[in-house]
Amino acid sequence: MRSSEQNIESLEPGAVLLRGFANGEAASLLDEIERIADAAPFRNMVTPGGFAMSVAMTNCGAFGWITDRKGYRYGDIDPDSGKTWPAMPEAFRDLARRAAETAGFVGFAPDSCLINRYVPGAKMSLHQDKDETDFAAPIVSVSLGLPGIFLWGGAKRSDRPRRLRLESGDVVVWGGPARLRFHGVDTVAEGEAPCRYNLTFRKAK
Ligand code: MD3
Ligand code: FE
Repeated sequence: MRSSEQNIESLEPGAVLLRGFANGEAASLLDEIERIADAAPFRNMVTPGGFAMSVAMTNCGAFGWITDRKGYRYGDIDPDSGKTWPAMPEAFRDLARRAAETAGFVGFAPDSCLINRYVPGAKMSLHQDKDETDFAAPIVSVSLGLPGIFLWGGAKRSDRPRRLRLESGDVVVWGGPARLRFHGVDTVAEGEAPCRYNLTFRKAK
């Protein structure tokens, strides 16, 4: 597909899959991730229940998502360094804004980018993203590296999730009626890259 064309797939009202949207910038995104992780290293955070997550995380932007024994929340300070999170690179902000606009959400201005790293064997259980203050803003998700099987459920945890294979360069925009869907990521398998990364752009506050 030429870059002037775009493969826009509607998953359900409010949820749009942009296959390969970030392919042309994947290498530079990976460079930026490395730079961010030099300042704010990936770490396996602990859930309020006391379990270390198999997904390693870091953040950039004004606010970062964190979890510890005290709960889930957004904060402007990296608890591991005591410093603010690294700034969100302009290329990240611009990619998120362009993807949201392509999906029909004009003017998306994320203040938070959670970077998830899945080594083979890592997974994320079904959950909702509800630590943000404004559910009117969409969430933009960028997949890089190893493929992953995204689990995409309904309004209730017990709704059986659909399975969607996301590859490096794929971008999904979740907003509107899809914003509070239960979702997760199945165990990542070994493959041709060392890990899977997911950039999750949100308006946290
Ligand atoms: C669908 N991360 O960090 S992002 C998370 O691939 C998270 O790392 C996944 O879920 C990952 O919270 C998926 C995509 C995503 C984010 C929010 C959603 C999908 C969503 C909200 C509603 C429905
Ligand atoms: Fe999530």
